[in-house]
Amino acid sequence: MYSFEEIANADPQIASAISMEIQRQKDNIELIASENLVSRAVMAAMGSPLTNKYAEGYPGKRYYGGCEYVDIAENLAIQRAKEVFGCEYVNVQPHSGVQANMATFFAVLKPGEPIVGMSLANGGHLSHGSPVNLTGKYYKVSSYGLGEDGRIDYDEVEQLVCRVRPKLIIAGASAYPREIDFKRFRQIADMTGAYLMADIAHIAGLVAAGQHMSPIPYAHVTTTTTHKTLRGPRGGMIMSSNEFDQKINFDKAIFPGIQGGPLMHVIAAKAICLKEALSADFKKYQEQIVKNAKALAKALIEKGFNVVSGGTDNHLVLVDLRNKGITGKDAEHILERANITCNKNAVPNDDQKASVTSGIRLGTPTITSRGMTEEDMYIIADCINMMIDDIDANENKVRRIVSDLVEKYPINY
Ligand code: DSN
Repeated sequence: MYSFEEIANADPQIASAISMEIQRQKDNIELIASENLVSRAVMAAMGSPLTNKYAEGYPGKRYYGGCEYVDIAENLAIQRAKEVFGCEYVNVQPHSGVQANMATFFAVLKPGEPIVGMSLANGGHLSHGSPVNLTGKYYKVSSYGLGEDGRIDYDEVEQLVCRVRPKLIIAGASAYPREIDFKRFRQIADMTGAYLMADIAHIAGLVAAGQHMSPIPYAHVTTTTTHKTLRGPRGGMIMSSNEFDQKINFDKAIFPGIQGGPLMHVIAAKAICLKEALSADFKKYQEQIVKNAKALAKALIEKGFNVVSGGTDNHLVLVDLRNKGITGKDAEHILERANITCNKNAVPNDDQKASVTSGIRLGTPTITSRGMTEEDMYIIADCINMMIDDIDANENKVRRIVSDLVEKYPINY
């Protein structure tokens, strides 16, 4: 809608930063599991004049005049989210996944009430009760980890829930490579009358395309981001049944509970991404994300890497580097030198602090959006292996391989 030249004319310093970031995205093999590349239509909606509009409230019930057109955008986003995920109630206003979680906690819990979530060190998320997060300070948190096999030990979760009798159980993760059994979580919740919240921020695209069990039939409430596997704008959503929403009132929890004016340009972009998520191409794309992650895990295992849980069911691979004698922090820096971007990540029973860690998390959503397939995963695994094995001997060679690969799959900004 507006050209890059306009930014360059108005603010050359910002134009330069944007330009360099565009080049970085083009030149890098992006393996950060929570990132993706949005469509041009999603990008355009985010840069549209809808950003100028205040629309506190909800469609048809706003606190400002002139909302008739942004109401169309929000209603479309809501209708499409219902269709994509098969749910009855949706709130598309959360500015982020954390805001969606905060609003849910605010609606369901009183300060000090007990919750159970996966620990950050084992793949959970900050907003699931980490001691350094508001959720860890305002609620009484008990955390579950992983079993010896790197998978959620549902019996352990059951015992924990029966012992602490939480008001809310959180099923969801940021660095967990296996399918989450939402049905089992609901059975556990029902044993003590707890509410179940599923956070599908990472796997929303997979759920939308039937590549992961949907939590909608099981969870009382489901939160998500829209910008990870779902490939939409940065933002969040809350989903529930009408019956549970009538009891809890999620709309009120978002506004006026924890947010003011909704980001209408982002909500329009959410509507577009949800329309894209209804297409046959999107289903194929999500299938390919999983195929690529499985191929990447297999190739890394063949090269002697210790892949947590022995593989993956979703879009990410968690690598424990302790047998390679390198920390996650150093591996992240070494790979960056060859334009391979990933993030250091704690692995089960990690003895390193969070700013160092013993592992890396690798995700396939972005490289799959570029068009890469299984055979490219073997090339990437080879590059990772060469860099970690002997950077001095291999850096130039790997840089050339990466450069050829990104040229083969260009990003058309
Ligand atoms: N920062 C996100 C991630 O990388 O998983 C979670 O919010």
